[in-house]
Amino acid sequence: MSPISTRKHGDVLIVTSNNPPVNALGHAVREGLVKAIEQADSDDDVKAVVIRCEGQTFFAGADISEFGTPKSFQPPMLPQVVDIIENCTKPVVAAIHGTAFGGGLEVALASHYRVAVPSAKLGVPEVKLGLLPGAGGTQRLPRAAGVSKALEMAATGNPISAKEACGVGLIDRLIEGDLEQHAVAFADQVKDVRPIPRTSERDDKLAEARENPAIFDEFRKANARKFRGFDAPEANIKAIEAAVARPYAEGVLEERRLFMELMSGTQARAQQYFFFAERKASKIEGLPEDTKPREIRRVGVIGAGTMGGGISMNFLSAGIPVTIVEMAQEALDRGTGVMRKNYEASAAKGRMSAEQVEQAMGALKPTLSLEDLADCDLIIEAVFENMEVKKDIFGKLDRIAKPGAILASNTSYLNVDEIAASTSRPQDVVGLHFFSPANIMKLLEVVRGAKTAPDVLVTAMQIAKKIRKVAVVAGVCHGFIGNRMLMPRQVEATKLLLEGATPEQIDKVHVGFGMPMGPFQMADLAGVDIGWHRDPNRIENVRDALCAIDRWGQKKGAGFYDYDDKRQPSPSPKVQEIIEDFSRKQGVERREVSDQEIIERTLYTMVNEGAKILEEGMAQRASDIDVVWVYGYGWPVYRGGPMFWADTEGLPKIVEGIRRQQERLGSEFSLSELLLRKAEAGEKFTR
Ligand code: 3H9
Repeated sequence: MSPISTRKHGDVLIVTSNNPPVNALGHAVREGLVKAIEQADSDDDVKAVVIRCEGQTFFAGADISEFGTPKSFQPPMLPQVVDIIENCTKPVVAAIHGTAFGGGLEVALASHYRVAVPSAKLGVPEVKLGLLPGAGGTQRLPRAAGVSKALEMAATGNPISAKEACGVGLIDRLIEGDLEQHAVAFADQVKDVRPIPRTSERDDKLAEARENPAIFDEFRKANARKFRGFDAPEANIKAIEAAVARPYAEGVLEERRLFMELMSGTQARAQQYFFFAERKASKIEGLPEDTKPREIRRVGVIGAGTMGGGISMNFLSAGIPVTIVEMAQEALDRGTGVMRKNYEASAAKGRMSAEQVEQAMGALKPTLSLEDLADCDLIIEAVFENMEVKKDIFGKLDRIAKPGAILASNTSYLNVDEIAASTSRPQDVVGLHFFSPANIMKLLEVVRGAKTAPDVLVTAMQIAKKIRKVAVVAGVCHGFIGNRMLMPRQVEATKLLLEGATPEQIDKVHVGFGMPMGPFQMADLAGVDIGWHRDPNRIENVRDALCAIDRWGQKKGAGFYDYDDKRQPSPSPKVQEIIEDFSRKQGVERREVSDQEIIERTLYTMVNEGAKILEEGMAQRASDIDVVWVYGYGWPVYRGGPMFWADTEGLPKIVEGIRRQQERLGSEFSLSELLLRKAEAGEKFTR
């Protein structure tokens, strides 16, 4: 049965799509739409058409799961479909609710009129899939919304609200009340209006850019940082430039050319892979299907430091009240003060209203007593990273927390099973590892202990979604997924310093690869002193030497780099001296280190660790590891994540690179059997 159905209401033909979950424009939908328009064209009794969707949303775009399969090329293809809609001889009205995204917005742009409910969102997120709107979107959007708005929407992929869309002329009318009913009434009003307004024939909104072609370069310049490394934003800009510089028919050809170029590239494949990876991460294998989440009405957070404060803000922002506990009044006041300041900064940027700030802070209950956590459904401990301290707290929580409350630790390395064993209810214990700054970073590692109950896991995944995090399940091992893979990178980067590489060279290779910063820039930002033993007389490595002379990173104006008063880094002769001194003392011969060696020793070894995590069952799937690295550490999404990247490099090449370095990697290093097996069998980690 076709997902597209038609029925008449007077002389208006109502075309309805029913293709759950998001009305993606797969082959059957495209075919159905064409048939419906043909019906409207050939039926004299039809004077106008309304296109609408059932379910949660208007068309959310082309069907991404069809990409790369023969179905996506099966006619009618989307560019044809939208042209057929625009060429309909009867006025077509798109009735939008939910998200008119990508191909969905292109269908709406090809329609002659657009009406929407106020909650609707309109956008062309193709750039986030490494693509551009390839069904006339780059040509029609600037004609309908103006060049500046089109540039912003297409190159960033961020949607706009129906209200804003109305302001820029993308929506003809906002509908309060029943969308279908009002859309039909609107169609009735415009059914005799001639000529029928066709977006592709418009020219008025291109004038702004024709008079000022510099807007394209200005836009490029203003967004250079954001677009660094990505192919798709530039292609989107070029396609819109073509809309301005050339007639419509030629612009469309340029759009097609650029679209095909992107589609055949690795970046688009990586970004589309990541789209599904992110969604797969929320699914936990092997849980009983009827597992119901526990209800979370109030959350308790222990520790009002940077982590505890950030964690609390997530829940408050989602409307969930929080009880926050500290040991001393001063620390409590400081912590809650920082939270208020952060909220106020968001308000100053227009991201929330003053009222919302008060609402969030009003739902926070600061206290000095752990006993006050008795009414919490989820309690997250975010104190000092020390096993004894954590065990002590969990022992106390065991006495205080109500039955069924979930007891979570924000530990980033420690053994969750050992923590759980300090309670009489290990089934209620789970790790919830937030990433700093916890109110901003999207990743949440959900650490599954040996005894963690299924409904605790399901609750953790559900609450993560509520606070807009992407959760990934990890097993109990040192550093879980993310930090565990960070270790070989850190070890090798540090060894490379002694062998002759500089912090600048290593960081440059990582930034060139697409990471937001390299290992030493990251150390300086996070604090070189994290985990330091605090004894300035005990100097066993470069880091100890830096900490001993107060070079703790950016916060002290000096770390692996020197910093000026604007926090701009420059290479430090002092650090170089320390490094060379260590090389001498440890008898390490200094030599020229190639960039390729840096990649092999700091990135290939990460892949190797990822493979071990997989073979030990500490991650459910390779794509989960990629989600951790993209959202937790800024791995460039256009490379998919470390495991996807390894697949694109070719696993035999990774193995070969590791073997080339084997001697330098030392005896503690071992090659993952899974990696070796897959490389030999010609297999991949991801499909
Ligand atoms: C395009 O249009 C190209 C054209 O310009 C040119 C062509 C020539 N296709 O996100 P959710 C699935 S490119 C296939 O969890 P939400 C998704 O995998 C497209 N499947 O829900 C998930 O499946 P499952 C441009 C899709 O409510 C389920 O739907 N459009 C698609 O949080 C629910 O998704 C986009 O990039 C799709 N297009 O968010 C929009 N979209 O349940 C992409 C979703 O098995 N989509 N699925 O895991 C979104 O942004 C969000 O899904 C949306 C709903 C906001 C719509």
